[in-house]
Amino acid sequence: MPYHLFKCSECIPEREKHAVIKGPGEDLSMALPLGYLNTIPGTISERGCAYCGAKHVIGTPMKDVIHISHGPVGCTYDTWQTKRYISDNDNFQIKYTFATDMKEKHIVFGAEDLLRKNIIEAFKAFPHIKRMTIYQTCASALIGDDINALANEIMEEMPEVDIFVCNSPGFGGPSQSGGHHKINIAWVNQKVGTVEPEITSDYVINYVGEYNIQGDQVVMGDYFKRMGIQVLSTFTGNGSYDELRAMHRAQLNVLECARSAEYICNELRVRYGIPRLDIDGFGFEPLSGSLRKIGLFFGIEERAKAIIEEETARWKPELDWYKARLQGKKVCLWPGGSKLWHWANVIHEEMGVEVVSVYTKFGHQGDMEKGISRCEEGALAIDDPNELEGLEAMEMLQPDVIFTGKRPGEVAKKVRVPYLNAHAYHNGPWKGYEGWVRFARDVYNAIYSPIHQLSMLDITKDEIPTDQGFVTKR
Ligand code: CFM
Repeated sequence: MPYHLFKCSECIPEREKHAVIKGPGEDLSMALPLGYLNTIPGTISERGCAYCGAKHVIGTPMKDVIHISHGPVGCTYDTWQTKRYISDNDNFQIKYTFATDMKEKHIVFGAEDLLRKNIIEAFKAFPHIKRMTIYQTCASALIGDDINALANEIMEEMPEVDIFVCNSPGFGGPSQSGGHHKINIAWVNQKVGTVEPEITSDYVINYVGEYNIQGDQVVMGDYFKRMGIQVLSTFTGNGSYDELRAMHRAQLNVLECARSAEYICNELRVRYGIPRLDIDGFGFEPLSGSLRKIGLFFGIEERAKAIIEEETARWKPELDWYKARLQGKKVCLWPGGSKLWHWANVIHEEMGVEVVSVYTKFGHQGDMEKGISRCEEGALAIDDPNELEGLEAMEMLQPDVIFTGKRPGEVAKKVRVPYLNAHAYHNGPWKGYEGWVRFARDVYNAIYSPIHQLSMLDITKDEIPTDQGFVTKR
């Protein structure tokens, strides 16, 4: 598997080992792209930071909580404009954003008093909310504010409230992935085991690494409910703070995103002996296999089978309609982390598309190994790509559609490649049987909708779209 050096990165030779082309019959372990390393200066990486990974990915989907960033206000940028982890309590967690708004004087004289004032003010403003998470940022970490000590003081003064502190400053990891790890461990250290839940079923799970993007958790939760399984907690989409304190009482951790949440599963196994079962809610076959595995674990395979049969009969014809029309379409699968391997093979099998490139912004080499092994031969795999490399790859591969985030997505539109939002979805949820059909419909619309053709017109050139591409009128 030869490494691939982008033309635009010739001046940064270290980049060469971050991209490979999958050759026929490759031994994948011999030439994986480097991954999970510090960003190379000058590459204009699009990764998030360790604070972002902790707060914006894992912490904030918890719904019944005031989430405060202790730092400059800019750190709170990611809210409901960019995040779509909805909840059944009217989206409290994305609707309101809290920051202490540290300024230069706080850097010089300290910001603990400021934080204390903010905590009290926030609890007063929302008297029905009694739970809080506080996120350290680069600024408050560098000046050494002792957030833990302050949180303990406040909990003594206000016994009805409970506060979780997450010390994961932006610089604390090569990417958001470092922050995933830190908040997983902080939660299990500080909070798990501090609430005893009511057990209402013989089959009890935690649903872990699931963030309820556009309602994924609700779709999956419905299958568990129909199997008679009690979901003690969801870590963390649509999750409740106190339910997550009771994670230690589950019989099984059902793990969806292993990239972001395997750490807490592994700790719960070591500390409480709870086994970990990795599952996949994307795609008919992977999802059916996952429900079957959970059924087998509890000895209730028949219940899983009934759901699989009912849902497949209901939705498979629609999926196949899209598959027939998407056959052979070229796709770049460019998410942030684990979706490259959750999707790579199954979109080929079940939607008929060819995965001509995979990338990950912060995945580890294990994620890349799984992603590459599941994409098509000849595919280009890139670790921590930048905008210019993305453009060069699109020029080289001529994809019909790319699945990626907003920033690279907007760039793709400019070179007339339609994109789907792999992070927040277009018309999700995309998990579950129904969700997978929604995904296929979004792919179909991205490729065939006349709106996309029109939106790609360059009006400065007086163009019209034709079967041969865009041509200039006159
Ligand atoms: Fe896991 Fe996620 Fe993802 Fe992720 Fe993310 Fe995400 Fe993602 Mo955006 S937890 S690794 S850090 S599946 S926010 S819900 S879509 S990059 S591929």
